[in-house]
Amino acid sequence: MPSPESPRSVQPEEVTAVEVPPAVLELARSARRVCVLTGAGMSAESGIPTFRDVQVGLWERFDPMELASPEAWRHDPAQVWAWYSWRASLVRAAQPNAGHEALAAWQQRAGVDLQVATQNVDDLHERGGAEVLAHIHGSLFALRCDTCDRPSHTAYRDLAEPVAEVDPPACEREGCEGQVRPGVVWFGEALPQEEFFAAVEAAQEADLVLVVGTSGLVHPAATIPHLAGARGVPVVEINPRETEVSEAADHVWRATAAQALPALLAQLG
Ligand code: BV8
Ligand code: ZN
Repeated sequence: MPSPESPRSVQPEEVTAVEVPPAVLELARSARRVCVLTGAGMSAESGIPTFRDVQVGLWERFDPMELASPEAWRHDPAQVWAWYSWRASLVRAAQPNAGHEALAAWQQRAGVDLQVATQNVDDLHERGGAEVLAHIHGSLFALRCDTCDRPSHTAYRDLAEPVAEVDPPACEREGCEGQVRPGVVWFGEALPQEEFFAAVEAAQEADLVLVVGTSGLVHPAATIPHLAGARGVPVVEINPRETEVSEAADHVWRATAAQALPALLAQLG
């Protein structure tokens, strides 16, 4: 089997107009409980680079896997805070795409219980109108103290372009020497147990699991489609490229999120 191509953002013009695969349409029509697992590819058509896209400009020479780690935070918190401030500025300036909106519309359909579990730390599902069951890698805008864990009501500085260093705010708690960090799960950190197990349970109890825009490289999130498949739940992958989860999928639909999901919703009638 050819190795999955490197995950990067794919824009609609790169993919021919989509036709809904009949087997996927049939599963979607009969499913009462749907679990949608999304990765960075879900936000690609909103202009948010995926985690392994070549970083642009100033961040080009940095590996996100290095920056998204407690070691990087310990080593240079101002650099890591600048990177998240830049990413938060991109997310704030972005709009939910037609894929986010299609999932929200599907969630509103009578008789369907659709749960979204996302690896993404952006708020585009919510801004697209969907309820999110679980942010299994945390949320960009959930700021907290790196020492006393207290949620912080400070905010990222809005950046018009990337800057190399931005000092993180100090913890607001009297006497705490901590600094405010992004409420995301860094590599080497444990996932929020409640969110992770809620996502696993939703996938295992579903009549249909859609895996949208994830390369399936990050664990333990990547095990969720396998756990669903092991329970006999049909798994459909929506991704323009082959990935580490393609093998676990009963059907692969080589299309982008913002093309496939609206097309599917339109066919549900
Ligand atoms: C943990 C938050 C233990 C931060 C993120 C060796 C083997 C296996 C595992 C490991 C290993 N060594 C270390 C590990 C564990 C490690 C891991 O999995 N490493 C891998 C990468 C080797 N995992 C961890 O460290 C996790 N924690 O294991 O803890 C533990 C237990 C107890 C106590 C203490 C510790 C924590 C992992 C969480 C890391 N945080 N995000 C931040 O965002 O800054 S992960 C990050 O990567 C994002 O959340 C993102 O969702 C995820 C995946 O990144 P991307 O590649 O960008 O996105 P994606 O994978 O979704 O790829 C893009 C896809 O979209 C592609 O397939 C592409 O084709 C597709 N696409 C592109 N355009 C479109 C599209 N699809 C649809 N439409 C389009 N238009
Ligand atoms: Zn504190």
